[in-house]
Order: sequence, then structure tokens, then C-alpha cells
Amino acid sequence: MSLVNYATREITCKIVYYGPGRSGKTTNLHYIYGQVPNDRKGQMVSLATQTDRTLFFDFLPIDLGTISGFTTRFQLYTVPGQVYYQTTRKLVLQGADGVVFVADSQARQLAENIESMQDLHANLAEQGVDARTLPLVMQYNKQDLPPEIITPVAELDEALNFRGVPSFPADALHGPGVFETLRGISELVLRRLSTGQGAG
Ligand SMILES: Nc1nc2c(ncn2[C@@H]2O[C@H](COP(=O)(O)OP(=O)(O)OP(=O)(O)O)[C@@H](O)[C@H]2O)c(=O)[nH]1
Ligand SMILES: [Mg+2]
Repeated sequence: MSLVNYATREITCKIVYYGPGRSGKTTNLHYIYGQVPNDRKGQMVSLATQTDRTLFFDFLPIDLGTISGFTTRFQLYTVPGQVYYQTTRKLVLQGADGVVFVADSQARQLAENIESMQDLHANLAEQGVDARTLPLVMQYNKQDLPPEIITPVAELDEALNFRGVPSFPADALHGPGVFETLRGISELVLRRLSTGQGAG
């Protein structure tokens, strides 16, 4: 649902951070917000419960600068991961140009990751989106935790990354992997736009 305005030469794309509850989606946006200079970002809007769980969504507009003569903006959203916010997740997912799936690398969260990936596929199917071609990257977050309590990246890929899309180990709390992930999804979304498949 990217918006391309030829008159003003502006492109706006919607990126959705998806994944199970507490995987670190909001933390990604906070880190990005903290790093992007003021003149390249808008206000971050977060609607959260008192315990910091995302209630509706987070929203962060960032300016990527000029690409091929177009002012390019990305609107980053997070869905609420908790199972019972299904309706909100569908609303936030609507019209996404790209999805970042944030998995929690903790071994005890493997089933939640798988369930959330199935939920993503079901919601895309319901919205008539081809899950095989939508720009998607995987982020295996919380890699800072001790190796004995996390699932190795190769196993996470095996369990979750059916399409073999780019995957990024990350520690969103401290930063490593956050911008690599954002760059990964940006490239896929912009490539799709430039080949004309994403327009409309
Ligand atoms: N150790 C560690 N903790 C993390 C990391 N990323 C997030 N956390 C912590 O995990 C908890 C949940 O993070 P959030 O970013 O709120 O998770 P979320 O995916 O937005 O959760 P929902 O809004 O409920 O869907 C917080 O306590 C974060 O500080 C990470 O890379 N490493
Ligand atoms: Mg959140």
C-alpha cells in the first residue's frame, strides 16, 4: 500500500514489526527512535498498558532521505503480540509493504514464535496478501541472553524461516542487529517498488 506521489516526488512505505508478545518489537522502535537524528524522524506514538505491553500499536515515521529523486519515508508500526489482541493485529497489518518478524530467541518461547508466524500467515491470507512474495525479514532477538537458554540461529531458521528470507540476529535492547534488520527490509521493499510489483 505504498504511496507514491509523483507530483511532490514522495514515497511512503509501511513496515510492520510482527511477532509474539514480549519478543522486543517495541524495543526495536525505541532503539531506532533514539538513534535517528531529529530532522529525520517524527513523533513516536506508543499506546501501551501500564506494564508496557503494546495495547494498540507503536508508530514511528522516519525519513530515509532522497532515493532515486524521491523523498522516501518509512512508517514503522508494531503490532501487540499478546494472543488476545488479534483484531488489532489485523488492523495494523493491513496494507503493510513489508514485515519484520521479531522472534524471541529464548528456547522456551519457540512455540510462541511458531504460533505467531502461523498467525501472520493466516492474517495475510485473510487480507488477500501472498505470503510468499510480501517483503519479509526475520529478526532473532535477545541474542545477548546466555547461549544455554537460547535456540541456535540455525534452528530458529529451520523452525520459522520457511521462505529462506534474510534473517538477522539482534539484541534490540542494546542495538546490535536493529539497523541491519531495518536496512534488510528497506532494501526488499524498495526493490519491489522499483520493479513495479508493489505499486497500487
Ligand atoms: N535481554 C534482552 N531483552 C530484550 C531485548 N529486546 C527486548 N527485551 C525486553 O523484553 C521485554 C519486552 O519487550 P517489548 O519490546 O516491550 O516487546 P514487544 O514485542 O513490543 O511486546 P508486546 O507489545 O507485548 O507485543 C522488555 O522487558 C524488553 O526490555 C533483547 O534484545 N535482549
Ligand atoms: Mg510492544
